[in-house]
Amino acid sequence: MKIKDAEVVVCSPTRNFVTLIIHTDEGIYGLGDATLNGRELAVAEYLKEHCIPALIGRNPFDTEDIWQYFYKGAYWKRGPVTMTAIAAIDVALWDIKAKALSVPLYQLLGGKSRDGVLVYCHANGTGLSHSIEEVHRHIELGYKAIRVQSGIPGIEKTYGVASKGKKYEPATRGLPQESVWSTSKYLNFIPKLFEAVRNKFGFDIHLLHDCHHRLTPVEAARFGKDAEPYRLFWMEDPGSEELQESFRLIRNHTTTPIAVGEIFNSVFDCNKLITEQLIDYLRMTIVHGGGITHLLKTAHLAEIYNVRTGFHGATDLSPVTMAAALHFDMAIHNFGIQEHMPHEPLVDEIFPHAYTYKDGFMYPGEAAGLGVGLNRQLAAKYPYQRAYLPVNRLEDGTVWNW
Ligand code: KDG
Ligand code: MG
Repeated sequence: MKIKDAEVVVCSPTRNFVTLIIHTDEGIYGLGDATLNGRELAVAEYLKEHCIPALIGRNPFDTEDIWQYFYKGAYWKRGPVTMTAIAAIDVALWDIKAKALSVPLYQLLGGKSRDGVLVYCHANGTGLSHSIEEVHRHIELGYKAIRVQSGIPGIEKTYGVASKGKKYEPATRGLPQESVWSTSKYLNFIPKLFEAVRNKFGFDIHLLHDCHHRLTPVEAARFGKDAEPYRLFWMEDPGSEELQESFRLIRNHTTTPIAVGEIFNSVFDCNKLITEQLIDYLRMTIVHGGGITHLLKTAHLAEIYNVRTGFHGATDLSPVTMAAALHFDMAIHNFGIQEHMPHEPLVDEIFPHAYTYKDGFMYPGEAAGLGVGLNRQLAAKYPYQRAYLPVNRLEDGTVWNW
């Protein structure tokens, strides 16, 4: 079998998605997600100009060699644009391989290690009582693990919170919106939120929280300590991740489990975090982490050091990534939990898929390959629109992590 052609489809059904389609001379095709929120066209052009011409004629079964060819062969290793492009190629090739062998992808990654994939959903409230309503609504939907975010008194807009009645979507069309952040207001409020949620719903449900990169190491340590009575499943991205050593300070002060890595794109972003056991869950996922080939190696390293996976699964990761993640989650031993932020019905219509949700668990389905399609006619009705993630500033105007 040979790669005959490949094309990139960019569409914007409520938000932008970049999809790579690799065609083979035997009529089998594979899909890869190449969406990098707010930088979509950079990856699309990287694929079109630099990768696709060099893919033609290769054997799609050579996933390892093709991965190394685009990684080492580019000379300019790593970086989110390159690694997202490599991930899209890699996932499309694994899709082809599994389709050609007529098996669901998880069979090639180790088979079934569990019956279903535990997922967590988002309960986002504009304030304490609305967050409690949202937790209740998601318990009714069967979720066993719920991430709780809330509007903070005295802060106009914060990560994860939509205006009442709207669904949360981080990127907005046009130029970046700016928001103002106060760590002290946040740290004063969040323990009260979790106290109220535990008082209302008890300790049988898993609760998670995303600090979204905003705390310094010592603030994160304090957050973790304050949260200990509420037994969080994890605190996510407590601080900025560039300096891996900084997690030692957090780790030394709290037993609240730590999840990091949705913006990582290589094992070299987390090698110390893993080998020095500074984290509990790794969030680096397939679309931004170099695809299945690289994540398999990273997850196997993590397994040795008792670090489990907790893959990113926000709506900017297309159903192609969701499917790939679910096959992966099903197969590896050190799976922890999977994020589930359901896509809009229009997105599911453009990417029809075999994966399903039931009672707090997801299942990749038994279709050959990833089990995801692309309705190109419908996608074509929703052309690309420029969109950005917000930019955050402290109350004195200093640019801060969003
Ligand atoms: O593109 C950015 C989003 O994917 C991110 O803000 C979502 O932090 C996120 C999460 O945990 O889902
Ligand atoms: Mg996050």
